Amino acid sequence: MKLHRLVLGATLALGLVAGAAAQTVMKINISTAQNSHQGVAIDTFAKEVAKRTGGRYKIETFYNGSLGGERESIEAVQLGTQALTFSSTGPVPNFVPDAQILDIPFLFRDKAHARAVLDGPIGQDMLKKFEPKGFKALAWAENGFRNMTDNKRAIKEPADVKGLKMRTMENPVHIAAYKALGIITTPMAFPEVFTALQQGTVDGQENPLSVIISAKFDQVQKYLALTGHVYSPCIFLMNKAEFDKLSPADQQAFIEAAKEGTKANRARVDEDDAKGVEYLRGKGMQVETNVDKAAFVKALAGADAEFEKKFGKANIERIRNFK
Ligand code: EAX
Repeated sequence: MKLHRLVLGATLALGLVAGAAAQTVMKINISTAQNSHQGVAIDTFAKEVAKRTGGRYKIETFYNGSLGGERESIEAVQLGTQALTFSSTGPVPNFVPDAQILDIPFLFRDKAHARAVLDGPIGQDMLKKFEPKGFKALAWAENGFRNMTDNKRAIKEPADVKGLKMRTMENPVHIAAYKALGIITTPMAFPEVFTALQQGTVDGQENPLSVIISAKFDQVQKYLALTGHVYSPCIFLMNKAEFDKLSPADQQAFIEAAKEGTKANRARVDEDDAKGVEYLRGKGMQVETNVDKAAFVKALAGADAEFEKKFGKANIERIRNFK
């Protein structure tokens, strides 16, 4: 009996060791909370990778910028010190300049348009542009359409944002556009934004409802305006060498898992967009739903001319007119 137990114990221990050796652990992270559109994206991805590889790959998930902000995380993935990250395109232009065409304000009519472009040939070709920079871009996902919040005044038209000090992402296209509107731009990594708003270092910031809600910006911002001024894509990024090490079947499993993550992510953004205004009003925010978007588009004409020069009018039109 005792011997039997011993043998059983030893077998179990060996089994555990063998199991551990056969499992590769990889990290993925986000700057927002687990209970968010980004949280469901990476949680779903992790679950699907485990399922599709029979548990041979375990994805460890980290939230709230605990492994660093988006730029730092993309850098870590490029260097290979971290296998994976899920990020907005905020800091992406520093790594893949071509991708910044997607960050142009009022480029997409609505989420359906943006999703169709990203899932179609334009978006899929763009994913390939990450490869020479050391990344395998697994799939596009999203933050949604960005809206402005602040503590100074209600925003309804471009004149209202003139002179507002706003945190922006570290993104040259965004910065150029907001400067053209007369905003005093303060680029900053996302994990610092809550405190900056709380301490009044900046008057406001802009983000989709999904981010505003999950980051609890309602606690530190009075006004919300549904400016919807720019679509904010997100992306699943993996270190290219790590991806190349996978068998072809496992590579496919990672890509499919990311696509499942995107489905869950988009569904959550839709849900947040549907319930967000009522929720944030309930939290005490004063919400302007009737923003003069046409006036914002007009105010950005100068910036648009610059973008056309930089990215090519035909390339921008191809996205605008995509059906
Ligand atoms: O990805 O930096 C930002 O404002 C992003 O939208 C946020 O980190 C979510």
